[in-house]
Amino acid sequence: MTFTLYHHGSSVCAAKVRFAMAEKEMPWEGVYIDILKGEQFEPDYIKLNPKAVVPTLIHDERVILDSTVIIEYLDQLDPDSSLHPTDPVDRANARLWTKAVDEDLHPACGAMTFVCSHRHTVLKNLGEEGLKEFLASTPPLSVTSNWKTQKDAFTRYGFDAPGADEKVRLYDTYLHKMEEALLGGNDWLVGNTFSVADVSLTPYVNRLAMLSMGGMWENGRLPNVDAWFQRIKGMPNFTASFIDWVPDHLTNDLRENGAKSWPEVAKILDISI
Ligand SMILES: N[C@@H](CCC(=O)N[C@@H](CS)C(=O)NCC(=O)O)C(=O)O
Repeated sequence: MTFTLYHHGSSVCAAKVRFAMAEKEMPWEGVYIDILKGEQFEPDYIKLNPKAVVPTLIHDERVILDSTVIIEYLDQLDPDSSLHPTDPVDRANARLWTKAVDEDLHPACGAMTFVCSHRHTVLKNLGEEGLKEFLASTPPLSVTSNWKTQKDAFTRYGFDAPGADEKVRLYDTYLHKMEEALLGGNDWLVGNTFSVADVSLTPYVNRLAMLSMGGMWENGRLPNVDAWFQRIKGMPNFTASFIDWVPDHLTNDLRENGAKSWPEVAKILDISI
């Protein structure tokens, strides 16, 4: 089997697939698409992925889109290493997590990442004119059906964009849901076994960590999420899947811009710092 993954270092969805493939021991070759420079808008890439998003998986010339669907596809190819629980109730609960990620957490993460950091990075990378072209290039159906206008607003106005604070609160709601699921000594989110639910949540908690926002769960705020993330970081495939692919300049941007944005996020969430 030959797999080619179109991906980007800091893309949460791409990192999710990298983690799943590493856990399933499926080797892949990468094509790097710099989504902060607008490489996702190249006509040849849009032919593969009409929403102009990463990741895209090519498997023996077949094109498979969407990170959650890609992981389901890979699990069907190799059920022995399946990340989906076999027990029907656990499977349903794991699917509820992946659905919540796709419907709520991912758009909240896009908002928070642009508001807190990427807005500064894209301006630095592209300049004023390049930024206008970058924002205009997003197709009408993209990350979400309103991503074009939202990305524009989050990039131009940051925390002053309509709905930015709601997205911060929504992100936090999901950390609280994780805390609930982990109560009572559960090491993992579903059925106390590592599953696609843990794979799917990892990039979103890691994104906050990279944005210097560990205060959303540290210092006793959400102790079970804290312990879960420590467990995840201790897994052999964590660093290769989540850290090594992010170029140093982007890691620094996320850390430094995120640290500057943290007081605003803490204020929205009523966290004393
Ligand atoms: N539902 C898609 C969403 C993919 C997505 O939103 N990708 C982001 C990076 S995580 C992207 O490529 N964004 C490009 C842009 O904002 O123009 C999936 O799970 O694969």
